[in-house]
Amino acid sequence: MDLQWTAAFLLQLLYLPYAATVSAGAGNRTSDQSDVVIEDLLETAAALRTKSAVVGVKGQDVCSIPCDITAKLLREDKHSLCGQFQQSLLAYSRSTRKMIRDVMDEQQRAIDFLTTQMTELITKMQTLSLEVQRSNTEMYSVKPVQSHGRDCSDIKDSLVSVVPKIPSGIYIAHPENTDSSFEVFCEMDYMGGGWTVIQRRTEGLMDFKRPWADYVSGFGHLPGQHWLGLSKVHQILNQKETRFQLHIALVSHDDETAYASYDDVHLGDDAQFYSLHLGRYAGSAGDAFRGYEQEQNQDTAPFSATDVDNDGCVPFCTIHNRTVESCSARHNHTGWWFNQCGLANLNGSPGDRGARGGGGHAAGDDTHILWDTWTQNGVPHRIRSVTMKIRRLTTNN
Ligand SMILES: [Ca+2]
Repeated sequence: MDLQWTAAFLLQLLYLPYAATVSAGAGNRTSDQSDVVIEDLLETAAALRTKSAVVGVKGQDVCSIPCDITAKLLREDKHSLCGQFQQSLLAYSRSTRKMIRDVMDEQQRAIDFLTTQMTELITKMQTLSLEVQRSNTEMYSVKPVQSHGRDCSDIKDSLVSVVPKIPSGIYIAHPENTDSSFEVFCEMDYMGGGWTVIQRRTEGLMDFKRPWADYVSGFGHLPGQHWLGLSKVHQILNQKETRFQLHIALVSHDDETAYASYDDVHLGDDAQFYSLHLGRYAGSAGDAFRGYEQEQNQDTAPFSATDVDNDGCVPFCTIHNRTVESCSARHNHTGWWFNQCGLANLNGSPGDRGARGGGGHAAGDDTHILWDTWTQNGVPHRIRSVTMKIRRLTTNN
């Protein structure tokens, strides 16, 4: 309604001068007649607007009144609508552009974030890769594979004239009169060098609960915790015209050190279950291999493991008022030259704590690496780590 009245008002303003002219031309028309004409004009304009909305602007044929005015009004109306429409389009376009820009900005930020993450990951991977490379290089740098010899003493003797300082590390041993060659760790800077390491361990770092076959062939990692293997040790010790010294180095939990040395050592063959044969003892740790009493003596004892029982407890022993059928089982399924168990077991594993039991060992009961002749105030030291190594003795010694 408001729109109609506004249109009528505008029409009146525009039409009155024209109506006056027409009225003057007609001569006898009254003001009432003029009102009727205006009303007619309004109706015609409304009809025209409706029609033009339906069929377009080609409505000149229905103009019974001044068509140029009607057309002008319609044009202005159209222009106004077009202007509004254009404004709306512009506003819409602007808001759409802004929305797209916002979305793109957000995606760019996400891409930037992911790129940063990826760069960080790549850097970390490169660092790790370098670390691995470095540790490999370090490992292989102590592995001059070209250096062969019958054992570490032989390798040392052959290198000493050509290498100013022979590094400790992994070498290839090829014992005399054998077809086999294998890697060994040689200590070249300990007490004159030339030591073949046959056992090295730190309590709790590696599981020594192994069956017979593992103790025969060896296990572990040569630069770290390992047991070289009874068959390899036998091959090295069994070479003709050689004598070997056995050296056992002990470190306690209090960082105290002690050693036990045997000036002659050899092993029986596999048919003798690699029985241990020891020469004269020297050292600061006591001769735990022989112990204090004959029944504890492990010298000449065959090797036992959890699945091969040569421990001298047949069918059982009584140790500290406890009945023991298997020393290996008692010592947490480790392998050793047990004789009614005895005072030494350098392969003892965590878990012995409960198994040792009995009286008389109160302070030593949590010791897993055993060398019970190394004592302080009558109580065995708690041993943290141990190394067993062998070296040639000069034959004319
Ligand atoms: Ca037994």
